[in-house]
Amino acid sequence: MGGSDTQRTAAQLLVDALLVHGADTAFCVPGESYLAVIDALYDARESIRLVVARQDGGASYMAEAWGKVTGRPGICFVTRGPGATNASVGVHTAFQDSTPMILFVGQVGNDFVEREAFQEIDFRRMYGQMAKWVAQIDRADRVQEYVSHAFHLAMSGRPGPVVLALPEDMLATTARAAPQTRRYQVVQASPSAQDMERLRALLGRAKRPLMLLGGTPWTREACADVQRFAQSAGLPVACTFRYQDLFDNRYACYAGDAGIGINPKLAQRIKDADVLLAVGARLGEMETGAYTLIEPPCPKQTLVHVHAGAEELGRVYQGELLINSGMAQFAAALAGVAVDGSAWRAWRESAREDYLEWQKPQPIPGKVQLAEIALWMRGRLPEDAILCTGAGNFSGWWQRYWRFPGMRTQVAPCNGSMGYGVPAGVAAKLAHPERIVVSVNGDGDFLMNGQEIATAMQYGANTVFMVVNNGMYGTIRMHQEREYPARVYATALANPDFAALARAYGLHGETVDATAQFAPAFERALAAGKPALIELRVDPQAITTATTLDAIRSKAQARN
Ligand SMILES: Cc1ncc(C[n+]2csc(CCOP(=O)(O)OP(=O)(O)O)c2C)c(N)n1
Ligand SMILES: [Mg+2]
Repeated sequence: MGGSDTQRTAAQLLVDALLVHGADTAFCVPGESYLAVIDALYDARESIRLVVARQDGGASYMAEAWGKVTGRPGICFVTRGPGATNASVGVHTAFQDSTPMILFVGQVGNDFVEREAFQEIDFRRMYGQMAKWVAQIDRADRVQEYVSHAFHLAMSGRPGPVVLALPEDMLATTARAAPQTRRYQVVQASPSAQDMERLRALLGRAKRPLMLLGGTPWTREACADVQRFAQSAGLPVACTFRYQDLFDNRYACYAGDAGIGINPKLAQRIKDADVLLAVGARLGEMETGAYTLIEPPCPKQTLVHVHAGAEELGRVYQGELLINSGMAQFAAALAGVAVDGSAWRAWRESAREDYLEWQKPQPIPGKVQLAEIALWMRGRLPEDAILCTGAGNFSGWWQRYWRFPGMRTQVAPCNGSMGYGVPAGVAAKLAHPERIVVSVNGDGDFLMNGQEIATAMQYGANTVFMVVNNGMYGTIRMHQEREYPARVYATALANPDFAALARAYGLHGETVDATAQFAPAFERALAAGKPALIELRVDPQAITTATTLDAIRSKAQARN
């Protein structure tokens, strides 16, 4: 970075600002609209690794997954119109998943803007509802301010995505180098002593309390603080959909996950709880069994809702106690809350028993038993292994049978967005090359962003990709059989040979047709010294961990 009297281009100032805020990796698909930034990144190539993806949606998912796995904003660059529209899936995911992310979009120059110039879109309108803030930088001398604001906003309160548009002509203009600026701070509220006292009093009267963890921004220390509190109070804890790694699933307090395919006993327990302490969870459709486990507007349970975003509190539920606080701040304050859990000891023990019972492997039709495979992997992989999944019923086996040992071992889209697993698997491995990363995908899911296995090869991201192939968009087929039995349409898939496809990209590729083949195939994949892919050919009847397609169809037909 130059001194204060040095002239820098806006593009260089942008890269200077990224360095100030500690960015060390960015994901992109290049475009002529922001060539000046790519050139400035060339000068910074020793400090910022630029990962070039094969699809802008892949790049934005990678940045989102980077945000999830590191807790710092994932950085993504794409070009105008087509790049921006492709990249929107990662922005939507970051918004719903509360993941810090900054998307920079090359924009038509201000000399042509508002003429519907080539690939022109007004990004403020396009991303309006999808991002925490969408802005356009029109002056080189304010680049530093915009980028700083973007980092602060992405990380403050309820974290999320920020989009900054970069008009092409602006990027070439110059301004004085910004004076030395500070790295962004994470701004979060703290609970008041009065809040914590009211919480203590409510828990003091409880007979059937339950803690629900979810959302962001958690830190390792915050998770440890919550774990200590739950242990000492003997409080049962459930994690919401795809935030299963916030609490060590091996602890006696852990009662399971509240999301799609919830253990029916846990669902009942949430209904039966007298005090619900929801910490970080948004209490949206997925976390509440479509607003049935916790009923709006005034839940039967005494609801204590702790959230980092003040705007989330009282949004759907009129809780007893609403606390606007960052997770770390709230978790630290729990140390001062002394609660005697003897009144609910049996309640906690039965919650754990229900969970252990739920984790007993259920056989499914066919020669490939996914429960046994998930259990084998659980035993084989070290604690810090990262499990990435996309969206689809296949993920249910790992959701149900995995035991997440701690924070940032699960990277999955809470918004149920398909095509996530492969780019997430690449980003997680690039963030943590020393850890084992497994990416589990459906056959439909995989081919939405399977091209990013080329990126894994290019950057040496030795992830093990798995494809659970049932020859269909199984989740939708399941819903179809339930609503329109025996009228199968638009859900069948004719698939390639996935292992051969992977080999064509240079990966190690294998096919598994029976459970016993999996362990040796997985060992070979781990030892391959390069990215690997294992296709699991499963019986299409094995539609969920708990039922078959035929059973769903018969039930629907009996109803009609
Ligand atoms: C980007 C996107 N498109 C469409 C959907 C709707 N959808 C949800 S699950 C699913 C099918 C998933 O198929 P697959 O990956 O093969 O997994 P399976 O359910 O068969 O295990 C579809 C199409 C979605 N969630 N995300
Ligand atoms: Mg499928």
